[in-house]
Amino acid sequence: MTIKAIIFDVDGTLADTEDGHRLSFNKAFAECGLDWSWDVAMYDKLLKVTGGKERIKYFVSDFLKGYEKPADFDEYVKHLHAVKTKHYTTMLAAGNIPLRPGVKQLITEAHAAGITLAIATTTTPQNVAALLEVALGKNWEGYFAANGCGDIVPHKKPAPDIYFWVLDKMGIKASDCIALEDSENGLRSSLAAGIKTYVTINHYTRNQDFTGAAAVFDDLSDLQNFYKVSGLKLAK
Ligand code: XBP
Ligand code: MG
Repeated sequence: MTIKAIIFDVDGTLADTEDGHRLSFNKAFAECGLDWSWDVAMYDKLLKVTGGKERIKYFVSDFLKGYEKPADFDEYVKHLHAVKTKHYTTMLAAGNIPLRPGVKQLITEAHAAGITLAIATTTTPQNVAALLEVALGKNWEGYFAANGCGDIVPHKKPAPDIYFWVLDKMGIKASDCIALEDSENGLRSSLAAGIKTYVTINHYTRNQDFTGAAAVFDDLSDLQNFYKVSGLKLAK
């Protein structure tokens, strides 16, 4: 297999972002006068559902007893999520969440070697831009042939929609790509799209089921080992 493209998940893979998301959700709840506050243990449960808006609805339906939903609940959740995204992008713009070990080197070396790069994430385009402008500079988009984010597909991970969207945009067959993910939901999504997938775990996902992954790593700090295991050839 000659690897023609690498598709990157964002949250938990490019950067360890989920506690930044969690704190931003809590800031939004406080700003909107809600006494909701998600600690790590609760957030670990809520991460079962991808997508911030979907996660808020899951919290309300499955963990909040006796909550009286406002009439326009969907609009209210969209507002809460917009406030959260404002807090989260402010946190990212301050440079508070760096890329994980080896990620920037992999992106720059693979791009320089002519490997096509893409993003397939459940989070919003604003969040991707805020993270990568800091990490890769204002021309970060130049590294990626496709940037598949959030609501552009009807079904979020673990559905394969976002990976199918990225494959179509790149015009590259799934069998010529590899994906990098951090979570069971993400792995199920990329595998369902027929993409060989490598996992780098984090403190939220380390005990999840990675059956089907080509390999599981703590992180990409030993990039040469990743190149060896994945068979990624970067010779120009
Ligand atoms: C992870 C997610 C996202 C984030 C929160 O995305 O499921 O929902 O947790 O971000 P991925 P939003 O691992 O696919 O990058 O609030 O913007 O959804
Ligand atoms: Mg992820």
